[in-house]
Amino acid sequence: MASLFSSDDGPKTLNIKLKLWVSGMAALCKPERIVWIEGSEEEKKRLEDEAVATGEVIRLNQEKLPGCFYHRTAVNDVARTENLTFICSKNKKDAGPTNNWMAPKEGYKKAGAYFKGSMKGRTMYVVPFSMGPIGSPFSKVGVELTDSIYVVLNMRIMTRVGQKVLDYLGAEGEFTKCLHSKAELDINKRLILHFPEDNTIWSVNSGYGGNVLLGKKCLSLRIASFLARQEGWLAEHMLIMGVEEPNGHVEYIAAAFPSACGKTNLAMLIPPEGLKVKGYKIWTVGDDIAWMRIDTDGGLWAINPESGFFGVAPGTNSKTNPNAVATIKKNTIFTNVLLKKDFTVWWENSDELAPSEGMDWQGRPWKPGLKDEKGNSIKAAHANSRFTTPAAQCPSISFRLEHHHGVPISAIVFGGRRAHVAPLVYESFSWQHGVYVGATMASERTAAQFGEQGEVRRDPMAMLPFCGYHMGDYFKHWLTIGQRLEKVPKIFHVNWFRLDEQGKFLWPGYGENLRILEWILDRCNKSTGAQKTPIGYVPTPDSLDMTGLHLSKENLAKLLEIDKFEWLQEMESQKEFLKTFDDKLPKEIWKEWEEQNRRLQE
Ligand code: GTP
Ligand code: SPV
Ligand code: MN
Repeated sequence: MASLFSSDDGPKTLNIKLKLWVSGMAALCKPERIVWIEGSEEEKKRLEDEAVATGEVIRLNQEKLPGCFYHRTAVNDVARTENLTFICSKNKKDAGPTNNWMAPKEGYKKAGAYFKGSMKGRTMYVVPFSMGPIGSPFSKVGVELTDSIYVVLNMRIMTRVGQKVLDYLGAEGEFTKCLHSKAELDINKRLILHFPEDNTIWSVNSGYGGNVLLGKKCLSLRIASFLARQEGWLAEHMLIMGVEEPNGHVEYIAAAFPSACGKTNLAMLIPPEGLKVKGYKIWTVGDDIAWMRIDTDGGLWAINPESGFFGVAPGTNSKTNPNAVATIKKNTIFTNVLLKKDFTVWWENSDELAPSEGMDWQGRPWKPGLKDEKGNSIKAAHANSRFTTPAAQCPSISFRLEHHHGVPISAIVFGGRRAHVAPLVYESFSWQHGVYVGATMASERTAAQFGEQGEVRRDPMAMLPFCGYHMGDYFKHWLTIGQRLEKVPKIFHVNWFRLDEQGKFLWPGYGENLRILEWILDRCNKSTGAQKTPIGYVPTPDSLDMTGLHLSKENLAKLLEIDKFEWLQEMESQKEFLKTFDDKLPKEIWKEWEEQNRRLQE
């Protein structure tokens, strides 16, 4: 129990700015005590015991799931709340048309009222953390103040925390000021505020992952994207993976898909049976966030700033994602899944059949076949239930996760969840055309955010909810990076989710996606077979290796089809979207739209 400036168990930092800020925020939130997180194993044990004692987490069956814990969030606090998320730049125009905006003064005042006394009787934890390897010139330091021990336990997995970070920060170091309080968990008083000009994040009245693990979406995307534009790099919602050939040559891909559209699954891919003879090995570098810079070789290099995975549980099983299944066997926090009688966990489409009974994600007794008033079956696990697990435990983890300069990127892949229109894969004509492809990409809404599921929305570069400034400027920044690059990665678009007339997926997905990655990398190196279409290059049917995959010729043709009628409608919808950026839309993007529209009309 450390008091703020006590010398024995208090902060071991000379950073005056940090100490002053902590005492200022403590004066606002009025915690009973302040505990600085130092990052040791003993401390972890203490925190876990305390979290169990308060009921914030449940210790799972330690024989079957060693080091694992269970947590439920409030029923109305199960996904990011984009409508309550704001960019508080001084000028409204700087937040752009895709963000909610609040004036900084108003933001501090409104949230300040909710923070006032919100930690009475509680502990305020001070969590110094590094996004990226500690001390890397790529990395950024943040400090999160929180009254949630669940947040502390999650931050210990997702980021590098503790005294080492304070040591690196030193007396003068800069850090992102992250303040979080569960307060009353009142959705009507929930605010997720970003003050990019002050390098500050305030989050109040939520306990859900992306709203409260402030190193993740808030710092590593919203604040980082703002800094990245100033400093000349890219902060992106992308997985990073390596594809190794039998001769040891590894090529790296960065891919941006919207939330719950397959990043974790692709990043941990296991080659399908039919391609085993080719001897590919996949290396996972990251599953959600990529920070990319131009290095001295003129190429684009990426790091994953995180050290853990906060992955979607439902659908995770030994067929879809064996590496994830292996990763979450120990030291994992499960949130909003089903709790079984033997204190293990279950979710829809896991390896086991549904248990005959258990407690669902809302803490109610559950058994298979339960229906609600409307006759819909009641889910045992929430569709956005998650696991928090150390990246180091993943069998496919790349040792380069710890390399401060990261990995060189050969290909950038955009993708979404589209029942129609978008083909399985296509290659853009140039970096500039690729930026246009990313800027106009669309996807159906998933359970990772509140709102109507299935609705198609434009989600540029999968960054719609995460860009911390005007998205027109963001597109411009992408174009500028392309001009500065000497080794320019090729840009592709994929869609694993195209449906047939019966509403079934045409493409088997998961491990089979390697066939598409193989084509992508071949296109980067040897210009393998492709046909030119108005929207880009599409594989010739024989340029994809389909060994061992029983997919009919007709279905493959459907997957690769560009329906001109659908695409002309798509162009109109894109146009409406692009117009919303007004004079901030780079003329190069309009030019790409116009040329593509013309090609489609020919
Ligand atoms: P966030 O963590 O929200 O950013 O999500 P993510 O992009 O990492 O998505 P994830 O890999 O967790 O996948 C989300 C859902 O898509 C899961 O239910 C998966 O089973 C499903 N999914 C992933 N890859 C594929 C695929 O290739 N085909 C199909 N049909 N479904 C997939
Ligand atoms: C996402 O929604 O894109 C996630 C989960 O990766 S969260 O951290 O909640 O944002
Ligand atoms: Mn994500």
